Amino acid sequence: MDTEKTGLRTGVDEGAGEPLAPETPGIFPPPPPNLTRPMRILLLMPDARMHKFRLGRRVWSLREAPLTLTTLAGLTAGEPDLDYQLVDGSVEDLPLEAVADLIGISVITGNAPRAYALADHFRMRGIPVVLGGVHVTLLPEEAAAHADAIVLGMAETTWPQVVRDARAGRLERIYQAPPPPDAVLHVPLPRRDLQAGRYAMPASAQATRGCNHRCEFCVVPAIWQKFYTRPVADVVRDIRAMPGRRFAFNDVSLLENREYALELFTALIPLRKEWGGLCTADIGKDPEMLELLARSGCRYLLIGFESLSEKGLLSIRKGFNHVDQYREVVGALHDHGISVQACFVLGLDGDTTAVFKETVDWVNAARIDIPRYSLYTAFPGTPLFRKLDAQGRILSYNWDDYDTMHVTVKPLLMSPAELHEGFRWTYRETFRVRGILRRMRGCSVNSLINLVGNGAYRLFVHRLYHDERFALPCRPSAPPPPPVSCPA
Ligand code: B12
Ligand code: SF4
Repeated sequence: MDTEKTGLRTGVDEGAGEPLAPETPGIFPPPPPNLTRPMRILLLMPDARMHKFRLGRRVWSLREAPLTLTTLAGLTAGEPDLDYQLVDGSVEDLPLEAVADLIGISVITGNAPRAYALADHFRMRGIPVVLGGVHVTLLPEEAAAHADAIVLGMAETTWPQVVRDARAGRLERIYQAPPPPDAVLHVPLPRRDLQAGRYAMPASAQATRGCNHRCEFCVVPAIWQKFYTRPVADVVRDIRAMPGRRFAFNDVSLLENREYALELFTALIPLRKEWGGLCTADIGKDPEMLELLARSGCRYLLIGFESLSEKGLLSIRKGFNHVDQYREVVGALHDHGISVQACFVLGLDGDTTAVFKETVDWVNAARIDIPRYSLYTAFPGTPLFRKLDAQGRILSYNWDDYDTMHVTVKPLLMSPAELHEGFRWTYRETFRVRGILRRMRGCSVNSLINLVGNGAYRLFVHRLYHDERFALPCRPSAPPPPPVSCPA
């Protein structure tokens, strides 16, 4: 670690004040008043493991760079004397011996146990820890038991306040800003200069947050009430500042507001960059938008087809998808030079063991460029989780299993073991070399993107069969006891 650059160093630090008992919530000695150095903030993301690829000492994430930590650091651009270090455990080693004045950890469900262990570790060492992110917003009481402060929802206005309060030694227990009233998001430039590590797609951007749809299995409607957009000029400024020609939008559903999307994609044309993103299958019905997407540099789109059964779609409140139109959507995107990453959820209530072969056959016949499968998952803190829990269908309360690759919901028409085996089989069959070549044959769109994407999933298949984490459908566990400390 370059301590000169980061201001963080390992070992005991005289400037951090007396170590504090972790159970002393909220009151910390401020950094010494005679502090001649900047306040040191360490922002962490625990290792998401499944997308991590290691070759010797080198580690890659086979996904896009998250914007979470760089955005948080960007939010305090107006604050003096802050020295940030950002560490994404998916691409770097976590600095367990680091010394800082404040640590912020971002938590999603699949990495919550590791995030809590990290938080406990640093609090034991007397460093105040703030937790935030999707999982903290969904289960605040659980997270509060491992933190000095928690931040719920978006942190655009609260994070600068957290930093000021921590500097003054007066952290509150909970920070929660009301959602922006007008659905317009003002986010300063992310501090990409602090982003380290290797990502398959190092440049990512965000134009919107949230979604207008309410698919039952999705966490997005549970955490963001509306669809928020950033002013197009801000997004363009942000993308213009990125090095390189390629980037990914990590918005969950880019095309929710047609007028906004038209304005955004028109503004992208002069930048002459290539990009990928996520949207719904509705794109197939909009020839004007398709045309514009292609002109704006769109080269791949990830679409949640989810199921090849209309009944299955209705069961997850995704009736706006129409199976009989899927082939047309794929064809239209291919005609515009756009690769299709199609997502399917396996283990839905209507699925029998026939679903695996049916899906693989369809994916091959439709020439899906990069297929992707997830298991039906109800994320804790969502209405779906509460419903299935009441029905006794939650198999694992071990949040580590919530990576959509473990059987956490008891299937109705097959056993958990059949679903687990069928899921692995579906991945293996799809990403056999012969299957990949068959899907790519004669396909002129973006062969490089398709090759890299399919190669990454082939590695993942190997992991599904050889990593002991995936040997069982899930690790059955009892519901966690209620949290001891309630933040309310
Ligand atoms: C990039 C990304 C990833 C990255 C990194 C994720 C991470 N955060 O660690 C990778 C590729 C590793 C990943 C993996 C997965 N992901 Co993902 N991912 C995303 C994505 C597309 C973008 C995240 C991002 O950059 N957002 C932009 C930033 C600015 O927003 P933000 O992260 O929400 O942060 C804001 C607030 O939440 C808050 N905040 C967040 N963290 C913190 C921390 C502190 C200290 C504070 C104060 C505030 C704070 O402040 C920020 C500014 O307002 C999101 C969808 C989305 N657009 O958010 C899904 C999302 C986070 N992923 C999701 C899922 C389901 C997964 C996978 C299970 C999917 C899969 N099968 O691959 C795996 C999980 C693997 C695992 N074992 O945990 C879900 C999370 C659901 C949940 N309950 O946890 C999301 C919300 C997508 C969705 N539609 O459901 N993902
Ligand atoms: S369309 Fe996508 S982002 Fe929107 S609620 Fe459904 S699954 Fe979630």
